[in-house]
Amino acid sequence: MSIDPRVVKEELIQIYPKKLRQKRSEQIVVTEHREDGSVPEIKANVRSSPGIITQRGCTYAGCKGVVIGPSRDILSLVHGPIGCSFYAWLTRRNQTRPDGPDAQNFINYCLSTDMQEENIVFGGEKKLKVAVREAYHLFHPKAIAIFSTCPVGLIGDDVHAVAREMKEELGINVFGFSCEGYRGVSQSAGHHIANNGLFKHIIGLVETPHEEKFKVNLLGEYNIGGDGFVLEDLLKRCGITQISTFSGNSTYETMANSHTADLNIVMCHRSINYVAEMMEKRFGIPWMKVNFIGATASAKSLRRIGEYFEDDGLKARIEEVIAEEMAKVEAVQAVVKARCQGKTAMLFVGGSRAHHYQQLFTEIGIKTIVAGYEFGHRDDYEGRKILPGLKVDADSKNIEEITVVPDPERYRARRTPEQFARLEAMTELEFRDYVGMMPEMDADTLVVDDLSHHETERLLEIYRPDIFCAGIKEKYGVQKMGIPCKQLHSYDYGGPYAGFRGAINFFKDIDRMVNMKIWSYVNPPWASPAKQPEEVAAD
Ligand code: CFM
Repeated sequence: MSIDPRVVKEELIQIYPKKLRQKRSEQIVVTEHREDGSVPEIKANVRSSPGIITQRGCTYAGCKGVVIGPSRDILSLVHGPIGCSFYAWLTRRNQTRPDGPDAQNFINYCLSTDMQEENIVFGGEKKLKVAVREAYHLFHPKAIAIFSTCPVGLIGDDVHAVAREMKEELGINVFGFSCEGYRGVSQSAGHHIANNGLFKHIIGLVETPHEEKFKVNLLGEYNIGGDGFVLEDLLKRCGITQISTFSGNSTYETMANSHTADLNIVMCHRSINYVAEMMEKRFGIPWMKVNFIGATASAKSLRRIGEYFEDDGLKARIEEVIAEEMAKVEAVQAVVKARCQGKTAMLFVGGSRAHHYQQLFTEIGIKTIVAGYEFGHRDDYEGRKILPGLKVDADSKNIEEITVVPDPERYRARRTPEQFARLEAMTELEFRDYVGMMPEMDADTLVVDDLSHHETERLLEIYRPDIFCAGIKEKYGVQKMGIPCKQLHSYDYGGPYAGFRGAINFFKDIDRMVNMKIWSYVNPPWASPAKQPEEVAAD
């Protein structure tokens, strides 16, 4: 069945009022690969329209939940109504593994100032100070992070002043985030605010040099469903030392010492490219984009690290590990591919996975027919090369831009200009770059930014994909239409899906989902004409 994506696009938006129709028509794009290497422009990172049911989350979610939350020994204290805390409590499956039974781990806790009307009227700073002291006396953490929710910005509580005062009084690191939910158009603004905080208040505070030769930080890996554990093991077996992860399975100390690494490898570009950029400017650590989702992508990423360090021993070890892992992957892949070949998927996730996971699906013969980010920016779709021409949007205007200069004592160029030139001349070893989602998708594929619920339903009716990937808010609506929905945020209860071991898990899980006969029995009440019970039984 061949469906013209341009016709589908018109179909999706025709129900909207004129102004919204215009806006959505710029946010829904049919891919093409032009001769000059460019792809069509997409409107992204703009406010969701009122009345649309969006998949997005808020700025506070991006700051507290996504970037800072996974670090286990920074005590997170939310200044706001209790609902904001409850909603963010253990809802993201970021796992952690403390060094021993006595090591600090605050991930299970949920600390809030529990703001009441009275605090909205008379101010909440006093209550916040009491809460910080109480948190300190209960847990004795090395650092406390204070997160602002919407009302904090509306009434003007100064969380930063409170943090400074408490830092002085308690003698530990206390810092605040102005990450009110409304501050940006999505969680993406929260990532940026969190990145700034990491840079201003943590990175570079500890000086514990490691003697090993190949030292990296893994950025944008949050250990969802144990992904980070798989990658830690993989890097270790190759002989690569991981100084810190931002921020899955990390600690305050490792992040504070992360400037001693010699390379930053970036998994999720959207959520943490700011830290990568700032660390390069201040400390001279280059960064490159990697992708450990998919076996081929994992192998390629490992080889790129090997090339960067220009060490034959390291490269040989990497090849050994790849060969060993690939054999295991290929055995499962062959079986699963035979059962999945030709099936179709739709992916609507965050700001990186809707791209990364296309590769995993390709490895088992499943084609991505429509994809989109919730909150990706134009560079996540079109590639970083469009950055110089990008206008500063309303979102970024609300976020502090930090001026970063080389550290007078600690800046150290990790490679000579000649080495960089040589490395950059090698294909695929590009520094400070991300190609984006669209250049890697087939031409004539539909890309939809900030997908709405109406568009979800229409797309499912039109294309009837074999699997739809999104989050918990979409899952059951989709499944009631007889199409399996894989949560690519939480992995449902599965995972890990990263690295070679993760690919095997993913293949098995997807095989089970797309080949399960149960979906053909779904008889939604709105189906017309509705199937009778005896017809369902006879199916
Ligand atoms: Fe990066 Fe993420 Fe994602 Fe993200 Fe997220 Fe997530 Fe995501 Mo959910 S940091 S952009 S804000 S890869 S929580 S681990 S799955 S939307 S695609």
